[in-house]
Amino acid sequence: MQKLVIATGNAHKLHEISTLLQPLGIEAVSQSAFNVPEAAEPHVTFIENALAKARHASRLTGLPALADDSGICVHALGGAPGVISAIYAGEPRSDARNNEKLLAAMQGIADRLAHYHCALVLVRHADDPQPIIAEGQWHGVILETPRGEGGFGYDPLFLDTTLNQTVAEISTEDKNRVSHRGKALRALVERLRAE
Ligand code: ITT
Repeated sequence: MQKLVIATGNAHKLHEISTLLQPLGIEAVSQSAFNVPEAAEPHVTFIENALAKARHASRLTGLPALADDSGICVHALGGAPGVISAIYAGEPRSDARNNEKLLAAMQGIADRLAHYHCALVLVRHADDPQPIIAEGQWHGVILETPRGEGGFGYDPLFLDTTLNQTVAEISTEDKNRVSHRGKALRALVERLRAE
């Protein structure tokens, strides 16, 4: 497999995934290059939504496709915002409003534990009966005020307690080394290699 469609409309995810795939000699092409419209994400699990997005992109391009469905799960909020992380504060989607809503929901809450979750699904063709699946998590805590300018989504609020930095304070390369997406992608590549 040389060419792989990355089934995302999120430029930040595309950048992180392309950076991870580059050394493997796989050409990652954005679904936007094929004018693939956004897929419906009606499911309650990350993995089902990732599968729906991968099949959708593969069907419309005729190529293998890799999709990512991810989000942040906050312990004290029973795992919310979870699969609706991108639209937590409603449409049109806004990282700033999502972060504000999260801070408001956590006001006065001492338990700040949270994790990012990433589900990756690779289909060789749209009706692939054996999709390659991998997941990854990244544990941290939610700060009370944002820190840093990089990243996207909830990164300015998510502190890696080992690094003592928010994700918005680290480079893409450093993020990929420890992130939910980096872990999931390395596991997926192992599975691909094993085939
Ligand atoms: P696609 O569906 O087109 O891939 P999306 O942004 O809508 O793009 P998701 O439905 O998977 O993707 O929602 C992921 C959301 O979870 C994302 O918009 C952020 O709010 C949050 N998120 C996931 N991974 C993140 C990360 O590495 N850093 C910050 N926020 C992240």
